[in-house]
Amino acid sequence: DENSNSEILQQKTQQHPCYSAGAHRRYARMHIPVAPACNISCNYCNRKFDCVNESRPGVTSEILSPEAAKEKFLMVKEKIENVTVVGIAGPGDALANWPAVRKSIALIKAVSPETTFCLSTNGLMLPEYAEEIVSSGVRHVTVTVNCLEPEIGAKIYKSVTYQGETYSGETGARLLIGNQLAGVEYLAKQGVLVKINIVMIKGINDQHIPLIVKKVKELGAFITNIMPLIPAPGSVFETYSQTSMKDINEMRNLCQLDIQQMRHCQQCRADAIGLLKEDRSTEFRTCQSEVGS
Ligand code: CLF
Ligand code: SF4
Repeated sequence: DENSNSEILQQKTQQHPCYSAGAHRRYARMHIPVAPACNISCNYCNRKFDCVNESRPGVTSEILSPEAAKEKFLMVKEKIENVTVVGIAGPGDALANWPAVRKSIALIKAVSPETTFCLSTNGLMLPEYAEEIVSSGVRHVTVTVNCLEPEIGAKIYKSVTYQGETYSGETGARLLIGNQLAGVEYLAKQGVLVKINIVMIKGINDQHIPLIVKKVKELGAFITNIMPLIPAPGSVFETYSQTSMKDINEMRNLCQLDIQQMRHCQQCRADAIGLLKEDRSTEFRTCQSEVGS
């Protein structure tokens, strides 16, 4: 019934290392790198690297098929018992690879029904897939929302490819922002715990972040994660400076008045495994392949 469902969700969230500050020293997550493609082009991204929306630039991952991801999960689970969460965080966008992501979730769920699944997305495909996300049992979704205004978005997103058409500038940004906000609202209404990642870019969206936070709170978001820009080599923003943790923490302190803040994010890899502060992915890597462009 509804009460016990919400109790289970609460318990799962308390054991989710990203959603609960108290959980990250005790519970581990495993990212399965099953999502190589992306449908937008962020100026802070170099596609050779993992999705910067959720991960630190400068590291590559292998790509796994859903079957291989399940096999790897079983191997990991045998060695690391406290893995409570399987997350999909790239190296591209989880929803630009939805058929493979959906299949991976189903395969792992079949062997481990107690596992919590977690997705990270730029949100472009949420209008198409939010319903399926919910019906597949996912209750933890991260959407990266860097701005509410197309004018700001035009400085952050080079292009947005949606339903076979590629849009640039404010047109692309407007489409992306609209889909993100509609998706966040829908998911939150369905009881999904939505985390909003915000990449803080000095001189571009930093002054605008409190407005983003207020807006996503109004739409039902659960927590926000304000992250520093880490300029990726080869990206449009490669010459920008990294946002200082002093600036990040000041912004978090301000936004804390509106919604709880994640403060322990490690901007981890798309194939990260283990506690947030102790990545064990190298122990489980089968080959070292570079992600295609
Ligand atoms: Fe992975 Fe992201 Fe789920 Fe966590 S990571 S998909 S919510 S299970 Fe966590 Fe890593 Fe920060 Fe992401 S520390 S980059 S917030
Ligand atoms: Fe890169 Fe992620 Fe942006 Fe796609 S959504 S362009 S993978 S940072």
